[in-house]
Amino acid sequence: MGVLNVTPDSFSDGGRWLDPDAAVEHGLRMVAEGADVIDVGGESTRPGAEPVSSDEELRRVLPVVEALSGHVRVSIDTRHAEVAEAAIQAGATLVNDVSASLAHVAAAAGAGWVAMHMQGDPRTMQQAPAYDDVVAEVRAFLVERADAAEVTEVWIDPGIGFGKTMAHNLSLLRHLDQLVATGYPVLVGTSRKGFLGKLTDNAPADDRLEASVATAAWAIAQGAGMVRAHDVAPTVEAARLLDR
Ligand code: HH2
Repeated sequence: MGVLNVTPDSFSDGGRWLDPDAAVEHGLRMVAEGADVIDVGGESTRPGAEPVSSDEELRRVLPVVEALSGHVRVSIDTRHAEVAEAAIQAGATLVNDVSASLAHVAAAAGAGWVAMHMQGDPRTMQQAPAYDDVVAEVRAFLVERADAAEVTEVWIDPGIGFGKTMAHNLSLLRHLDQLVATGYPVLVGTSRKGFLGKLTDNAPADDRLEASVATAAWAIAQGAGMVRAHDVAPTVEAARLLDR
């Protein structure tokens, strides 16, 4: 899954793809590099991000979804029902839902659904994340949401970095097999995230390629069915190597 943020403020590619033509061109480049899905988002959910109105989100994403959906499977990365609905009308077939609350929208439209775990909301989620047993709690939450969804295609995602400390992120990755064992296909997004910076001498977001690919490869080796990546070519190369 290639990441396409049509936002001014995403943590690693904010502002780069705000122009729809530039966004579509970048999406097609990721398809040429081997992405099977392009994940179009119009609202940053980085820690501390301010919410965006649905009107503004729609203005950003719709032309891009429309243009790309003739070429590749498009997912819509949103927390808002009206944005998911309009994006599906425009050609998206997967709702990438960091709020894990839009199953009804995907069900009504016959689209697939990704349920991601998040503790709190983006504005405050990194202030004091706390769990008794992060792996068990994330797993229980995702299974409950997935079981309740009347959607034929459901993915679960531990939500790396969404209300999680470094130790929580590492535990979830270490025990990813426990999510895989639920039988639901697992999506994992580590690409360029802050915890990788901390693990690599404070490398900035655009200098976390090796860490991003290494953690994607780890996730695939543990049984993840999809990884969400900004740097598609090296991630696909790593995935193909693992297949061999
Ligand atoms: N991470 C981000 C956004 N959407 N969706 C899923 N399913 N899983 C993730 O881990 C995930 C996600 C955050 O990354 P990014 O889109 O690069 O940044 P921003 O939220 O600043 O736009």
